[in-house]
Amino acid sequence: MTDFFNGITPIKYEGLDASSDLAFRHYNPDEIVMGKRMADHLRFAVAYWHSFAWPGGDPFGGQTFERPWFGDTIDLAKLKADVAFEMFDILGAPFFCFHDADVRPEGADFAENTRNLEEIVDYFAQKMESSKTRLLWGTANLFSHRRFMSGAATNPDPEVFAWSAATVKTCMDATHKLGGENYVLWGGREGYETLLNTDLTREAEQAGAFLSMVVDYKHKIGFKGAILIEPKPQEPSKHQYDYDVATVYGFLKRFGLENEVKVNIEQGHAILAGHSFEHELALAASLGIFGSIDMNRNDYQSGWDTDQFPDNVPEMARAYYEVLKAGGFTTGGTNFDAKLRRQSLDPEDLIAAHVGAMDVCARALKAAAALLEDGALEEARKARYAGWDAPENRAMLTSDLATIEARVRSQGINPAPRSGRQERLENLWNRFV
Ligand code: XUL
Ligand code: CO
Repeated sequence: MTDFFNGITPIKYEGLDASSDLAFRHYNPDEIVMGKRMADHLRFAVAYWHSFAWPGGDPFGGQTFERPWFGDTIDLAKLKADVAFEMFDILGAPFFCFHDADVRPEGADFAENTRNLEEIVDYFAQKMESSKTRLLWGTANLFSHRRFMSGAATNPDPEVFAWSAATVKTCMDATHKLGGENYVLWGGREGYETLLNTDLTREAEQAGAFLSMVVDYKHKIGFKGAILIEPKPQEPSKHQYDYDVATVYGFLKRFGLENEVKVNIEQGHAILAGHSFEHELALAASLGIFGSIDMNRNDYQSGWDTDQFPDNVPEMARAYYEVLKAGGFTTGGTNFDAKLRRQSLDPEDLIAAHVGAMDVCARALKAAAALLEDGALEEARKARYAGWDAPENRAMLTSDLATIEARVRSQGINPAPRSGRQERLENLWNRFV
């Protein structure tokens, strides 16, 4: 045991009367919601990078957090892992997620990076023997080091492509060894700053070839989890190639990978792309590529990716409504890709942030489930399209313009506009959240 969390004991569900802020008021893991344990619906994951590797810097100032494990040695990386697994236990977190660079010290070359990663993966494996926490997903950090400044797979320099491919292989091996349920690719530098120095055609071909190799390697090693792309429209690149769900789907179709790769949708990224989170979720489900979510918000005023813990229950209920409608998570889950504010220095802040986030997710899930079980919203939606159930109307979808014109004339079709009833549906929604 380390002494970092000052003897904070495991967080329990105490209901609405709980007196401490280190207790769950809504998240009751064993409570059954729509026939399934709440914990199995939500599948919470702690993000290793923000909680344990982020120093608290912003564009105007550096580190604010003092953590005894900060530094680039294997021993400190193991101390970090000790504290991380203690936090997973305190929270009862079913999952965690990591990038290679969060967990291992940076080596002088590729071989040293790989050795460091393997040593930490073995250490994780040992810790997981006595922990209930599993790996939701692993990923490679192909964006922080200066070698990636012009991209990873889409870099003009083939040596960076090679380094990136080799690194992803080691990270897929690590994820597979730890029983990870997914492997994520967020293309932090896969985009461009200016078209003046960028060949779009080449970069797309490189990205397609790279992803095809990832899929081939998954099958080669027998990794049963899902490969997930995480869309984001900009930041750090001015224009990111994986802009949003629709863009990613077009890319997957182009390279014949739409049945192999799904998406990890982040709330904040959806908003940056000019969408709502629920739009991105509904579209992914409709295209058959819904995988997992990163449940962290941005600040609506600042317009950049502030990665804050979620706090907006009505918005989150819309998201979980789409997740439930899509049939819930299979390999995916709810990852908190969220960091503390840089003034939140105390170990208790780290615990309270996750407790609050888990609680608001549980509250949103319960509201969404109640609305879905009530059925009135789905009935109203169905009724709006009911005309399409008539065979003569459905037949139009495989007909032609001239035949339809003849039908309009012979039947004297003259459509009468009907209310979309938006306010009534909003009132219905608001009775549940
Ligand atoms: C960046 C982001 C990443 C991915 C994993 O905005 O969301 O942390 O989730 O690389
Ligand atoms: Co994310």
